[in-house]
Amino acid sequence: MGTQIAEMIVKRTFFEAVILLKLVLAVLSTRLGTLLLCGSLCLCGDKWPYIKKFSDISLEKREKVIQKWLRHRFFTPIRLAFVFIKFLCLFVFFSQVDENFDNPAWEAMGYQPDTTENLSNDQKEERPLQKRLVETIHETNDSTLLHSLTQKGLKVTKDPKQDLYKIKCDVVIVGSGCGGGVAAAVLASSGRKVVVLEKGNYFTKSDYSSLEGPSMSQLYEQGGIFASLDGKMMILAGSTVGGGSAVNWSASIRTPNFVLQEWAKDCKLSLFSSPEYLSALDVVCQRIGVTEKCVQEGFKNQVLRKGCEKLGLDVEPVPRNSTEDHYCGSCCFGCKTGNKKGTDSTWLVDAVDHGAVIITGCKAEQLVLEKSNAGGGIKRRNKCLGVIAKSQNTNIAKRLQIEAEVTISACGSLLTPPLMLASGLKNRHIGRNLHLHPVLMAWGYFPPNSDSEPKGKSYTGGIITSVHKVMSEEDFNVVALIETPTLGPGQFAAICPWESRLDIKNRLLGYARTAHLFSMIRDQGSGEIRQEGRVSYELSELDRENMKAGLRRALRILVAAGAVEVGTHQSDGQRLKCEGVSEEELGEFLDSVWAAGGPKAMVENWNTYCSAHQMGSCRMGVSEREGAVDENGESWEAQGLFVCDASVLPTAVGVNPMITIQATAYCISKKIVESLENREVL
Ligand SMILES: Cc1cc2nc3c(=O)[nH]c(=O)nc-3n(C[C@H](O)[C@H](O)[C@H](O)COP(=O)(O)OP(=O)(O)OC[C@H]3O[C@@H](n4cnc5c(N)ncnc54)[C@H](O)[C@@H]3O)c2cc1C
Ligand SMILES: *[C@@H]1O[C@H](CO)[C@@H](O)[C@H](O)[C@H]1NC(C)=O
Ligand SMILES: *[C@@H]1O[C@H](CO)[C@@H](O)[C@H](O)[C@H]1NC(C)=O
Ligand SMILES: *[C@@H]1O[C@H](CO)[C@@H](O)[C@H](O)[C@H]1NC(C)=O
Ligand SMILES: CC(=O)N[C@H]1CO[C@H](CO)[C@@H](O)[C@@H]1O
Repeated sequence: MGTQIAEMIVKRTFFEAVILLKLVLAVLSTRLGTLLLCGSLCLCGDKWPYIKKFSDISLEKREKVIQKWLRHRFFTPIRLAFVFIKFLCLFVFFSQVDENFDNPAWEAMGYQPDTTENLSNDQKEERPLQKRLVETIHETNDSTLLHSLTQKGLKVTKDPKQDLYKIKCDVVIVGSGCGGGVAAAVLASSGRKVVVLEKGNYFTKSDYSSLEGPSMSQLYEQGGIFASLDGKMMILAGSTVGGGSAVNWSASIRTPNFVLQEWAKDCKLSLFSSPEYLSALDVVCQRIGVTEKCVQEGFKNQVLRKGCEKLGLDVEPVPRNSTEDHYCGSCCFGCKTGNKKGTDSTWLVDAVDHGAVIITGCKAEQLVLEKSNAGGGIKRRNKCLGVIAKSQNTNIAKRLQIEAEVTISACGSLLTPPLMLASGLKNRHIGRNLHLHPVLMAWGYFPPNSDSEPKGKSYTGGIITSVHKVMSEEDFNVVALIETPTLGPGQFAAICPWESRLDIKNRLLGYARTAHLFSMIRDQGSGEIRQEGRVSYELSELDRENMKAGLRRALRILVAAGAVEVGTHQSDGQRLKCEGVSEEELGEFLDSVWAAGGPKAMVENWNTYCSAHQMGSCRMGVSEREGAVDENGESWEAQGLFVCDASVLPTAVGVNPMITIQATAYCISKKIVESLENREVL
């Protein structure tokens, strides 16, 4: 386990974190350093110099030392290091599995992963993308890759001087997530030769393990261990064929009308008030089969519903793309039933049926740009000729150069900006305006054998089937959304506040009957991503107020639903026993709940935020001064380069964004089809 953690630290985090950890561990490995950081608690040796280094101190005293670090702001860098190590250790320990796909702690936690479903019927169903798929990870060498590429119908030429394979096509799309999948389908159906590059690998329903440990590292960006530079925000994003849509929680909500109006009026982007956009919403919802009906709600959503009903608050059903009776809670680790309609089982299938080729395990490194001397229309400084990509498979030495008339970046908001900047584009909006839809969680514990409803377990049932909107009392604007997350045992353990050994054990024992609700806000504050993996981000004052209101409401709902204990993820383990508690005491508790920042904030207590929705980092604007791409999604700096993912959205959407992303991608790619046709007519 130690090596696994060390590997994660080195591979998946930024160098500052590695340096900090090294430093703290180095200091603690000496007696003098230990004295410095632990004070009198290390004075326990029985012979001179009466000081022990950290690893020689008794467990009890080490626990006390850590508690002291956590309480004092003086120890901020050390507590940052501790929180980081604690996060990784608990995540790895509680998500790892042995040869039998079991974990020694799961039984006590009441957790049973969903591994039985593959016993069922259609065992060896065909992989829907197989006929046009080149999985570079399975190739043995350059010549087998060449063979596969040609076999799937691509024209490949060798460029011996530059160590390249050149591939010609009409459209190359980088990324196969929500945006890329839609673009691939639309362009391929229009008769264009499309190549999709995806750095993740391809998994179908029978490949998915539904196990948290392996799934997180196979399907998520940075293996699911992705924090902002200041450690305040944990970021989740998909990285596999299907991108975020293969792991998303199925909530399929249309772009709210007031958001569309704002984008059309304030940002002057008429696209969002056009009939084309509205019909794109219909097309998208239809293709992925969105349904509002849910036959049986799981435990967490029952908690949300019951709490709201008791308080006289509105709860709305959340449309999903899965069938009405879809009841599996591990869709976030890839849906084993194949029931959830991510792009990998919808749009990408359409694309492949129309001849598109998908190359997986292959990462675009750079766009190929050329100074432009083209006249006519809007003049752009460069022309984009395609991309250069490299297989993640180390047995393959040759790079691929895909040459195309149209190049589409659909890498998502965290990776489109680094690709554009690495290629030399300079627009100041690239990498800025990154919105994250930050989330804070509240939890409520419901004892297992009480007769009290709701029944069920925290990790089963549809993930998001109900939502409550917290409205402002003044102007009836939505302040926050309350929804339910799904947390595997590893994620659960990792984000629980650590107070003591005994306390964390008790929390974990309650895993199966602990309901989490989260408060999600439409953030006005924003952040930056210019290099891969390096996100900085700041909430605005209003964001904090809204978050606080959402979090308080979530706690109230949990109490009303009958939780015996509720709490937040504040670092001091803030919580309240609910039995016999008066309205006054509850009010007092809620008043103490606020939305402090992460461990680096100079305060005694902090909260760790999460984000699964990244948007806006390459925004659309009516001019080069207002955005990185124009209303057609085309870069202001490079002709033939389009962005087709969440990064073009001008602001945060305020609701789960995938439908908005797909509808926007649909409109952008329809326009590309038109412009390609017009060009031919001329
Ligand atoms: C756990 C989770 C749950 C979610 N639940 C919901 C939900 O219930 N409802 C909802 O509306 N939204 C949900 N979302 C959000 C939604 O999935 C994302 O907002 C959406 O997928 C973003 O779409 P995108 O096209 O911008 O990028 P993505 O879908 O992230 O696709 C980007 C793809 O590009 C690939 N890529 C990146 N760089 C390169 C490169 N250089 N070369 C090759 N390939 C590259 C990546 O591997 C990735 O597969 C969830 C997200 C997560 C992580
Ligand atoms: C599920 O499928 C995998 C691989 O297809 C197989 O190894 C495993 O034994 C199956 N699980 C069960 C419970 O049969
Ligand atoms: C590449 O791998 C194939 C299959 O393993 C093998 O037959 C072939 O000789 C290899 N070619 C080179 C150039 O190594
Ligand atoms: C997320 O999953 C739902 C269904 O599970 C699907 O309808 C939707 O298309 C997915 N999101 C995206 C952006 O693909
Ligand atoms: C309303 C709707 O289109 N529902 C669809 C959801 O997806 C399933 C397949 O998983 C379809 O059978 C439903 O028709």
